[in-house]
Amino acid sequence: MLFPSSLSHFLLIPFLVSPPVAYAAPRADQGAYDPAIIKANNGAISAPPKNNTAFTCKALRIAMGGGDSLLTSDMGEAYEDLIEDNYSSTCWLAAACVVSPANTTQVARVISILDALDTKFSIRSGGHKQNPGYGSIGESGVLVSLANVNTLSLSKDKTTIKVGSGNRWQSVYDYLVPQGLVVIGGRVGIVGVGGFMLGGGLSYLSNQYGLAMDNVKSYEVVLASGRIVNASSSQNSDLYRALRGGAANFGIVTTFELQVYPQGPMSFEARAYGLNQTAEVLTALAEFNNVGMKDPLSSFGLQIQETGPIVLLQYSAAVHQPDCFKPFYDITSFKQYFPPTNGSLLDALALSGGGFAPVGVRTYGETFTHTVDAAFMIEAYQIFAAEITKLPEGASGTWIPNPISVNIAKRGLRNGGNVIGLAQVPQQWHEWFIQWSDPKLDDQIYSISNVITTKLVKAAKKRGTFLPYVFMNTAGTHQEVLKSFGDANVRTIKQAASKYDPGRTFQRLQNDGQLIRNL
Ligand SMILES: Cc1cc2nc3c(=O)[nH]c(=O)nc-3n(C[C@H](O)[C@H](O)[C@H](O)COP(=O)(O)OP(=O)(O)OC[C@H]3O[C@@H](n4cnc5c(N)ncnc54)[C@H](O)[C@@H]3O)c2cc1C
Ligand SMILES: *[C@@H]1O[C@H](CO)[C@@H](O)[C@H](O)[C@H]1NC(C)=O
Ligand SMILES: *[C@@H]1O[C@H](CO)[C@@H](O)[C@H](O)[C@H]1NC(C)=O
Ligand SMILES: *[C@@H]1O[C@H](CO)[C@@H](O)[C@H](O)[C@H]1NC(C)=O
Ligand SMILES: *[C@@H]1O[C@H](CO)[C@@H](O)[C@H](O)[C@H]1NC(C)=O
Ligand SMILES: *[C@@H]1O[C@H](CO)[C@@H](O)[C@H](O)[C@H]1NC(C)=O
Ligand SMILES: CC(=O)N[C@H]1CO[C@H](CO)[C@@H](O)[C@@H]1O
Repeated sequence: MLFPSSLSHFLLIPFLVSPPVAYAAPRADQGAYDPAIIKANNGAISAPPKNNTAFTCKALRIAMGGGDSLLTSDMGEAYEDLIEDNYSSTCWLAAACVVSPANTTQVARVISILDALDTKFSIRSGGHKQNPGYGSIGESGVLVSLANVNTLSLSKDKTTIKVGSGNRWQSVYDYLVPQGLVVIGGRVGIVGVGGFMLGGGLSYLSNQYGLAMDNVKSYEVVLASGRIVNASSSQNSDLYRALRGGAANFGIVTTFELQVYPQGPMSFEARAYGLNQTAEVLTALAEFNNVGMKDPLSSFGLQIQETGPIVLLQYSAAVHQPDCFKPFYDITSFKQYFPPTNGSLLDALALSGGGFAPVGVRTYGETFTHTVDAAFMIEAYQIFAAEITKLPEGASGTWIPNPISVNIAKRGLRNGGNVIGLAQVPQQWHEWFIQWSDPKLDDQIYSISNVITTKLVKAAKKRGTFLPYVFMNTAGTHQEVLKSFGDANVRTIKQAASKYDPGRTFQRLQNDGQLIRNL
């Protein structure tokens, strides 16, 4: 039986004109009357306990039909696996329960129950954001895992694909690349689709096609009321625009409809240099950033660890030593990290993916943006290198300069505009992170991190290279990402938030994230 018997009395109450059954199209006023809430409340229709995680978890279990869709800590390994299903162990917080809705309809029911019961929650797609409290929550709330919202549906004409936000990029590429197709997605396969897309998304194909978010045709979004809406250039276009940078302030995105592009063989190689060649490599990078990147097929990765820089040179066509990389070819002494290879994006990811540190290690990082200037890039690295010598035993630091071309900003404008306010100049989105394993070191690491970014920003301002933009995907917990987009964009985000989430559910109940409540 779907409804408790007492519901029949409830139906006599005049203000409820239709039975609350139609969850395919939930309405704003229905959450509180969800049959699962009534059942969890022993059939009583009034005064379900609010802000009571045990009760909320019970109602969610009933709503999800039991099974693995709702897990609590007394359920052992399956629960542990879900809690620990993320990249940095700083985010392994013990939630009151983890709910894993199977599809958009179930996500709608989950959010309307959480809203009706005033229960704190956190949303997780791939769990790769490293900031504690993002995509994770402690005993005081419910973790909504979108891992099962993992549809992959290619349009008949193969120009767009609908991707469920719980996918990881590896699954998306595994599906598309063998068909000679790509989307603008992650540079590492294990990263989740949802958080990556909402933060902007820097891809190996961004120099050609723009940021990942600038290649979204439409979003399917579950609002706090449980209503499911589409956002595209023709439907709810204000939400569509605000979602291009405005993060989790409006609703839960369940599906991203992405532009699909044909992609033939690419060429790539990686070279490793000694630590004492860092200045030379950064000088080459500045030249590549200003000149080489004018070739939209060029793409690049650089990571500097204790052993020195490793450079990934990637080109979106099979070409022997493309001119754009000349500044790197001119550095004569290097070790081949992997050899020049022609292959698919999957081949490139398989070769370069191993360069990243293992999952499950405590990780925290921050970011800052500046104009291209070789001398400043060397100075910035030296500041970082000096600070990480102060790290406690067992902690290590990694420095990642990301060259950004004017193409990337221009693509954003051409594809309909976003709210991140990028300057139309070649620039660097620097990211750096620290990894460690002892939880007792957390506070020390966070405070060293804060010092590093403060010093870097100060140095950039002194040199006149500072740009305000803060890249959400690599930003630390306290970095003011939304504010960095500028006042007009913040207004656009706030307007969309008050229109689509008038009850401020995503501000009141969401654990943490780049939320307008922090502005
Ligand atoms: C190894 C590694 C490599 C990376 N490489 C890149 C890269 O190449 N380019 C790049 O741009 N970034 C990169 N990142 C950063 C990455 O994009 C961000 O960490 C991103 O947030 C991860 O997405 P996720 O779905 O896994 O995150 P999650 O931790 O699941 O989510 C992050 C945040 O977004 C919110 N959120 C997630 N899904 C939704 C949703 N569906 N609806 C509403 N809100 C949601 C959550 O509340 C959470 O606060 C990398 C990170 C790692 C660890
Ligand atoms: C829930 O209760 C806690 C503890 O009493 C309180 O701090 C919190 O603000 C409440 N949350 C909501 C959304 O009412
Ligand atoms: C969503 O998932 C539930 C549980 O598996 C299923 O009963 C329901 O039919 C699904 N709905 C849609 C629209 O696919
Ligand atoms: C969103 O658009 C898709 C077509 O792209 C359609 O199948 C779906 O029903 C729409 N959903 C809503 C809620 O309008
Ligand atoms: C870097 O160090 C290596 C090995 O110690 C040395 O052979 C090389 O000359 C140095 N290069 C520079 C640019 O100082
Ligand atoms: C990749 O293909 C190009 C074009 O056919 C060719 O010139 C080049 O030698 C190939 N590279 C390798 C490593 O095979
Ligand atoms: C997605 C992911 O990285 N999950 C990992 C989280 O950590 C546990 C424990 O180390 C791993 O088993 C998962 O693979």
